[in-house]
Amino acid sequence: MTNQTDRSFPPINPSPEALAGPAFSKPAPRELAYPLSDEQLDFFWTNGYVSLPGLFSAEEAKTFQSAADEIYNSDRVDADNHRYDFATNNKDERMLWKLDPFFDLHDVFRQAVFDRRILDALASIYGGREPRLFKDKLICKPPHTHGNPLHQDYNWWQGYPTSLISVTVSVDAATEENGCTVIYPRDPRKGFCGELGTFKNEEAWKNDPSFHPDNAVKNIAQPGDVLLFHCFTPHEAGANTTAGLRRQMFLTYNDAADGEFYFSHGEHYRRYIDEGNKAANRKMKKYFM
Ligand SMILES: O=C(O)CCC(=O)C(=O)O
Repeated sequence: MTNQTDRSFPPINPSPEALAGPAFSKPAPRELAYPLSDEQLDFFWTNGYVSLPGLFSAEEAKTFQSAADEIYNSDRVDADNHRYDFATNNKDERMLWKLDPFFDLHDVFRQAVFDRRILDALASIYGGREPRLFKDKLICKPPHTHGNPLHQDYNWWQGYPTSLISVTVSVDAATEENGCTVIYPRDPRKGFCGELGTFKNEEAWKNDPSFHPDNAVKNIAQPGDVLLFHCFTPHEAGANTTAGLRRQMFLTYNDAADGEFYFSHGEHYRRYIDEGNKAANRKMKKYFM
């Protein structure tokens, strides 16, 4: 009879020899059809980002625009679903600002997320190993809505692997006026600039010359252009001061050798949103007491 109090799985403990055998496949370098060049890799490891203009053609970018239009205008957009994030514009209207996650909402995006041109560029950085999708969001940034203050993405991803790299795909043209992404070049090996376990980073940033405004690189981009940047690369984006949307995919991946975290991160993100909402409600209660 099984012992009802012991509900753990029996240990197997394979030997290192068994693990190296043909039955155990671990992420291994593969042949890449669209590798980054040595110059692009050197640039990435010096600056924490690399631009890949025209990775997607203008025609492909049009399919992204139509797919994003379809989702943006569909009945499924629901203020009670954590996937849809809203922001207030200059007329005090609530506008759909971000979809997080989004790639499962349309075939065009399902394909884009696993496009070999993206995966191979990342695999070049990961020593030839496959990337694993970690997170996907579509920032729509409608007219006269906010941007993002300066930050390192790892702030929100503490505890996850440091191989996280985001791939931005411009759906619309990105300009200074519509709030393009602004990167501060920095060697990603310099790491995280804050106190782990907190969001405190101002002290560390003051002492890091990379954060100087003179170093800012604006990602002025055409539809279909791509930019890769590491989770330790400081970046920000301005408000959209124009009459059109600035839509951009942000697809984040990690080295397959580190594991698979898509659903774990999804839960982490939902908890973070829930806690934020509860904190906001607590504030509201206090305000009306
Ligand atoms: O919208 C942008 O250009 C930047 C977004 C950003 O910084 C972020 O989502 O972490």
